[in-house]
Amino acid sequence: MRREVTWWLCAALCLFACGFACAGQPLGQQHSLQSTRRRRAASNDDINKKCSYTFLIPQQRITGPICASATGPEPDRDRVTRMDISDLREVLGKQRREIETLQLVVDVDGNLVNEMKLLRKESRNMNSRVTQLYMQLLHEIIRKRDNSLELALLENRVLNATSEMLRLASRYRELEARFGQLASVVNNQSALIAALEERCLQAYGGRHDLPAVPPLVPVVPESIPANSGRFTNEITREHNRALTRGSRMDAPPTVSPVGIPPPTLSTEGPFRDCFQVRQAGNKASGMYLLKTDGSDRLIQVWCEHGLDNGGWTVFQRRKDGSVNFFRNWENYKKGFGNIDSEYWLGLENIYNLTKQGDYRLLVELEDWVGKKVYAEYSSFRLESESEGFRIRLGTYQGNAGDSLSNHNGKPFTTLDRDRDTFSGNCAHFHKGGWWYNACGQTNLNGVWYSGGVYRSKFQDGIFWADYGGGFYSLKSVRMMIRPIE
Ligand SMILES: [Ca+2]
Repeated sequence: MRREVTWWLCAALCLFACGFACAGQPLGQQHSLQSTRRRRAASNDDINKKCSYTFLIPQQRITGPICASATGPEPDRDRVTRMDISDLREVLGKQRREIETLQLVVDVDGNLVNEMKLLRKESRNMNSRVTQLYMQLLHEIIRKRDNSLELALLENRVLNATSEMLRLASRYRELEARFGQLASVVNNQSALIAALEERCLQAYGGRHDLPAVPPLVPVVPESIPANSGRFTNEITREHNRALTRGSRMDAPPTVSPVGIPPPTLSTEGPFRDCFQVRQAGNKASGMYLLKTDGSDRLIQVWCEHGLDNGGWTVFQRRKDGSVNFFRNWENYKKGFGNIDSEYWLGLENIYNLTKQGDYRLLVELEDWVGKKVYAEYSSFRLESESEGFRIRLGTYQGNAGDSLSNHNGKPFTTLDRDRDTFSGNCAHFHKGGWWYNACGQTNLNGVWYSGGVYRSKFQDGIFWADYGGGFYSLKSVRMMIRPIE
């Protein structure tokens, strides 16, 4: 009886184990395949891993021994149980490993998912960044296109300006060449006119009713001022006004021009000349009072102390055309003009000055570019009025050329007193008063023309033939004397 109970318990345990491994298998099939599976278990490991036992459970209450097989139950019972447990453990271990493997896979997959999420996020960011860069690129392209258009516009403007500049330069050169041609034509015009007039006179040889015209001095001298190519007929407004009131030729010398404050007149003196003024210690150029020997008259004069140690007595000055020099004998005898501007000291005063001793003469000339030249004569004096204030000159030195020696020894001529050697009146042609010859090489009391070269029927400008020629009117002129030391 005890043996039967033990067997039963063992069978029940095996049934439990087998049921765990082979759940769902039909009982009849299990029993029918039992022997076959056992054979396969010896040769096939995979088959061994599966359940291969079937137990018959009596449907009635067990009251006696139970026969499970012909070979006896006890040896099979022990062997099956161990194999099954081993198989089960092996299966469990394998499943556990698979689960671990799957767990690893799941973990890896989880990491991959996270990485994918990160990558997706980065991808979105990159897309956003790419979109932003693309927009910037489009903006840059548009801006560069605009810049290109603007640059092209500017290039066109530069090209147009360059073209215009070249056109103007070409035009300027043409005008310059044209001006040169015209200047040349005008420069030769006077000589042509003179030749024509000479022919005319020859044609009317027997007739003497035509006025004689003095010969012209050389138009082109050896020394030419820098801007002698320029022509002008301008006469200063003051000079024009003076010419229109030609009847007022008896205007006395004035102390100062209207509207311009006069320079300080020294209260010292009177002196016999400016050299004595300088010797008295006066270093400033300006107006001083003189009283020449043998005369009771006080005269105002400009003393130049800033040139060659000073002491120069200025008796003639031209600078701006503010004074009309086309005057009669009496005016030239007594003097006229403004001491601090343009003036003529007067033949009588010059005569009295030079009578005091031995004087030398300095003529200072300035052209229209500011260049100054001079002509100095070793001696200078005038003879008395009865001799027509004849001029007496010494030897020349200087860089202006000797144009005054041609007048040496000639008496003074004005429009109303003709003492020149020409058949007509040189004062009429030269519009001044001078020691005319026939008529001469210089005309420092002529018409003050602005700009240098002038155009006139006669050579009536302030010319110095050896510096500028007969048709170049100087800008400023001074004639001054100083005792010979
Ligand atoms: Ca004459």
